[in-house]
Amino acid sequence: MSSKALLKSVPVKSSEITPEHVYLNRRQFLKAMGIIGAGTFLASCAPSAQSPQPTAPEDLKASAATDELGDPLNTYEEITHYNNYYEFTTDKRDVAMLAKDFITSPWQVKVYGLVNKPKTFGLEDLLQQFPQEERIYRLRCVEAWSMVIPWMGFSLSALLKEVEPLSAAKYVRFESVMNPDQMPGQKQKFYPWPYQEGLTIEEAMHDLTLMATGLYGKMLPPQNGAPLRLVVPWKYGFKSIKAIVKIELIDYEPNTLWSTIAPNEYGFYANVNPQVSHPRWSQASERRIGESGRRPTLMFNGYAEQVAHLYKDINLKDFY
Ligand SMILES: Nc1nc2c(c(=O)[nH]1)N[C@H]1C(S)=C(S)[C@@H](COP(=O)(O)O)O[C@H]1N2
Ligand SMILES: [Mo]
Repeated sequence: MSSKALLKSVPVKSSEITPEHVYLNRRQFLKAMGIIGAGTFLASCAPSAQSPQPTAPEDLKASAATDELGDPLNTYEEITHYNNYYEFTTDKRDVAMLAKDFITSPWQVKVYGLVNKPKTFGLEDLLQQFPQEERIYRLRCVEAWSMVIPWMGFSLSALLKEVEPLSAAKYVRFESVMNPDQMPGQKQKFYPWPYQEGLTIEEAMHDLTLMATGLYGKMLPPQNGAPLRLVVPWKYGFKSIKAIVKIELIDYEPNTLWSTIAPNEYGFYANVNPQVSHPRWSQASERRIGESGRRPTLMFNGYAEQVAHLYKDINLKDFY
């Protein structure tokens, strides 16, 4: 990941899709996913003469146009046209175009290793079994840019509980799909494909840790990691692995693609920390895509209250 790839600002096109225009609520999302039929959808949305329709909590939440700190959401255009996805290209603005025909159906994810009940899930199983909810998270790339993204998805912990981890399981290893025919960047032998990432079991079970299936109430577009990607909002973006096909529970700290290439630059923990510089640049501030100027980077990307306890025995000065 090179710092020179940082761009000044995202040009705003007249055709830009605003959050308000593309936003669908949870019910519409489920319908788009084929989870509830058109009949159900129309029935539940039709104004009823007898009883006023109460507003579901998720619909209220969905209408928020900011995160919990009051930062506005990035636009759908920004989120889907400024991407890191090296399986396609290292050029952020070309990912959308190169990934547009990426085939994401059928899709299976194998959950196995140190568990009682290993299982391979079809994407439809995941969408039906685990209620999809909206989570508005900040995404902070290690390259010092950030966005606010309204994801749809479910907690990884719900999926892990389903396979019943053994007490020996201390880490979770994630693996992205390997498909050089569809992913031209995978022909670059420099990178140790497939992309891999990992979390401790405590991190994986944390409620903030999301398996994302959508954004802005729509299915994930290929460039954002369709059909299933991880989102760990208190860690640098490279931990949030895309297009996951394997989730393995293990008893050792797994290698990751980035720690294999540059262990001194991209460690296993990779918690957002403004006090610890990357060897080649400061992490004290960041550029929010769509804004001019820089803003201070927050400890744990602003999620310290929720996650700091996970690291009470670790030296946080240690990037790794
Ligand atoms: N498989 C895979 N996952 C990946 C990457 C990648 O190159 N390949 N890039 C990571 C990086 S560096 C970032 S910042 C985020 C970007 O996610 P976004 O494009 O949805 O904003 O995805 C992460 N997940
Ligand atoms: Mo990143």
